[in-house]
Amino acid sequence: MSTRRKALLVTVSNRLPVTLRRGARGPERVRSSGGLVAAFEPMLEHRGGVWVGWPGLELRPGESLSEPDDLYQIKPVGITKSEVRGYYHGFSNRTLWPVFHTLPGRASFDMADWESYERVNQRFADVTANAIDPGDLVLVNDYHLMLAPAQLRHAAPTNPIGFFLHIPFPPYDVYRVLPWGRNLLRGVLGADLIGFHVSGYVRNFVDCVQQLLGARVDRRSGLVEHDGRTVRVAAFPLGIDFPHFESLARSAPEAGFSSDERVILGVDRLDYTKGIPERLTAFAHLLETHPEHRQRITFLQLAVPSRAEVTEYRKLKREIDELVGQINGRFSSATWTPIHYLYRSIPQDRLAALYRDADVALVTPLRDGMNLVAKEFVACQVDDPGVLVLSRMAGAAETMTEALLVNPYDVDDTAAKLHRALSMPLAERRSRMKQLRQREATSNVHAWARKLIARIREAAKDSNRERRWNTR
Ligand code: ADQ
Repeated sequence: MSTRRKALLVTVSNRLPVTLRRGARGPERVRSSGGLVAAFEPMLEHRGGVWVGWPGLELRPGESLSEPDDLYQIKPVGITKSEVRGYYHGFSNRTLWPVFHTLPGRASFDMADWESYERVNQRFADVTANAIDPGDLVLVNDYHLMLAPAQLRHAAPTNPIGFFLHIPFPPYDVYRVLPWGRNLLRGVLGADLIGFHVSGYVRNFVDCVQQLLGARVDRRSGLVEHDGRTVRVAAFPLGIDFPHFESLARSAPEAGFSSDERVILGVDRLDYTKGIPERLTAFAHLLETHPEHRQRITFLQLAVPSRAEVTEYRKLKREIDELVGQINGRFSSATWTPIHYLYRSIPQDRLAALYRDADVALVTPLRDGMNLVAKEFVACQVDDPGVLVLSRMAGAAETMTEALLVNPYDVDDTAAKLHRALSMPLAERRSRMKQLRQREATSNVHAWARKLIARIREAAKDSNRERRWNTR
């Protein structure tokens, strides 16, 4: 008698939760952190499963990423150096990233990059198809892999397949500049369920499939009919591992700020969507319009190096270096430097201490799918509560309504809100922070993953019932 194994959870993302690094002592596995790992690793470890992704380097013959005591399988997808240029730096980061963040002027459109993207997506689909049995649930993540759901659907007609987009989905008028926009929509529509961070992105997506594919849509129920199948579309706002950040903040040593210093904190990947130059300018405007803050406040900006292979990012780094120099040159005194700027990644316990001890978190992206920094700050506010100043253009602003919300392009508004944050009475700070913390503690990443997976399974059941009906 054959025994069928339990259905597996299969996560597919551009990067694996481990990266391969070749040091002096040979190949080494380096663990990555981040939202996706926090969401899926506990589940994969508990019930078994598979993670499909790129290890960051080409594996040589005989090299493996797996180790004997792994609790789930790791399936690496090989990508050549030229595909890293075309699929990853090119189409994903120079075409899709700016267009989806509603900054199409920064995008480039290159047929060779598109072909590379198609080819690499097919490889992700093939590796996934080889790793699954009927009944296994697959979740494909993010803009790097928008074609993979339909490519996988050919090989896996009945498997539950979900797709989750971690960045914004732009309005139709912006999306339609993409020469391959229809292909990408058909690609994600291979899934049973498509998830976005917030309802605005769902609306934009539904508009695009209606306008560009002529698909029948039901906006109220979040349904799209395409190619004889019904696909569910919904918002699943991503949360963080709240208990993890909270406990780091409770045990981390002091950040080391002096007792008479008030600190405004910015934490980002160095990316033009994060609005760092605009934020620095707003801070300078605050010092200009409210000189009483001079000598008393420090703006600490941390920026993790990111995508330094892309020219746009190198230009941005220079721009920020110069702006920090100009503002410090203008306002510093012999005993005070207004901006402290660190261009590196720091360990999470140190980050938790900075979040906990800062007076204000200044999170002002020009556009952001969700923004986890805002949520991590809130989770770490375990002592005297600080204030979150948050861009309306971040997905997080849809739910974190007790923050001081700003338009990041409006330097006067941001400076005024910063002043308000620095002057806010304790009772108001407590009440705002309490509500922000309660929401993030409940809507955490574990709740998000459970809900998303349950909905993918339900959607697949409905689609399979419908398919059987149609083929009678
Ligand atoms: P990102 O654009 O990377 O994510 P974000 O959600 O803010 O943006 O996450 C950044 C992460 O990097 C945070 O977990 C933060 O702690 C960490 N980090 C930043 N600076 C750091 C530093 N100097 N040292 C150490 N760690 C640092 C994309 C989308 C977002 C979406 C997420 C998840 O662009 O909109 O919220 O995916 O879906």
